[in-house]
Amino acid sequence: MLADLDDLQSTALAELAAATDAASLEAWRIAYLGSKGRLKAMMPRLKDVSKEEKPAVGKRLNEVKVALESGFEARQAELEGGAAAAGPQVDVTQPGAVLPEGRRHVLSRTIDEIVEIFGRMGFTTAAGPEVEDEWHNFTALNIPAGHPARDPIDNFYMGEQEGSRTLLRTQTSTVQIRTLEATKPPVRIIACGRVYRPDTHDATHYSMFHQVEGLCVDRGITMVDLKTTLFQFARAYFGPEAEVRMRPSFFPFTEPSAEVDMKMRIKGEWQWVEIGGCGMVDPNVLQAVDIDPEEFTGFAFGLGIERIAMRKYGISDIRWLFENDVRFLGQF
Ligand code: 2NM
Repeated sequence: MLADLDDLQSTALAELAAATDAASLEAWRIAYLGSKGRLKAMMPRLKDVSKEEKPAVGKRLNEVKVALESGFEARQAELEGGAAAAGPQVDVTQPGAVLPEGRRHVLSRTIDEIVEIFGRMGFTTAAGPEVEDEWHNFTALNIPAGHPARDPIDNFYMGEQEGSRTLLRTQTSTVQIRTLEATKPPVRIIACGRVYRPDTHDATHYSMFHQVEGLCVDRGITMVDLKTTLFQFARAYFGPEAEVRMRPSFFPFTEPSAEVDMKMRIKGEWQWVEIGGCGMVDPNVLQAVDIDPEEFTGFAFGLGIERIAMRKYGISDIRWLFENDVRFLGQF
């Protein structure tokens, strides 16, 4: 029996060394260490061994058992180490994991579209600071000291800088003024950006919103150029059947001034929707930036970007645009 045990140990360890993957290792474990394996098969033979030999054979039997078990564990660790070192096992035939797709904010994409359409009509973009001084937000725009538009109830005043109060800009016209200060006509620009007013939040009001303001200054610019520009925008953005209507109004910085309505299809119905204001740049504004109003004229307009986007996509509450709920934003 001692000879058989030696034999078992040497063949077992030789076969173990030949096992090269998890499947052959498991087959080896079942063949040698399993409940019906070759080691277990040796146990009943112990009772046939003579009384004198029994301790030696029993000891040897135990040695073989320990040798096979520790050999198995060592080989298993060796093979697993090898597999881990080879990197994660990837099944390239599996379908790929579908990752949720991000997208830009609906307002950002609306701004891109607006910039693109005016770009085709020769307008370049201009930008400026959101914290402004009183000169750019009021004085140069023909809103003199003491004018009700300067009331703290309607403005976010921030503090004081070099004797002038600073405030969050209430319109992007401040950018038009900065552009006219820096460049001589001809000027054809749009400014898109955030503006701030202390409104109580509801479905159509928010204390921060976005405007696109356009400005065109040159010799011989008239209201025909203004209406044509707005009309071309309406057709490009809302579709070939859209129309534009101008209603007499008043702004300190334009004369004459008008409200801008655009006719668009909402749920199958044609509807006039107020989208902003416009007018011919007031001579006082041109004078404030050292442009001779006898030589140059200009038109300007201001449109609400939220209004445009809300109409186009049927969004009924402005607050949803700023709550950053991806379940809402993911729809656009
Ligand atoms: C509006 C309506 C009418 C406007 C005027 C100017 C500037 F600086 F040229 F005088 N920029 N934007 C303007 C005119 C803005 O928003 C409703």
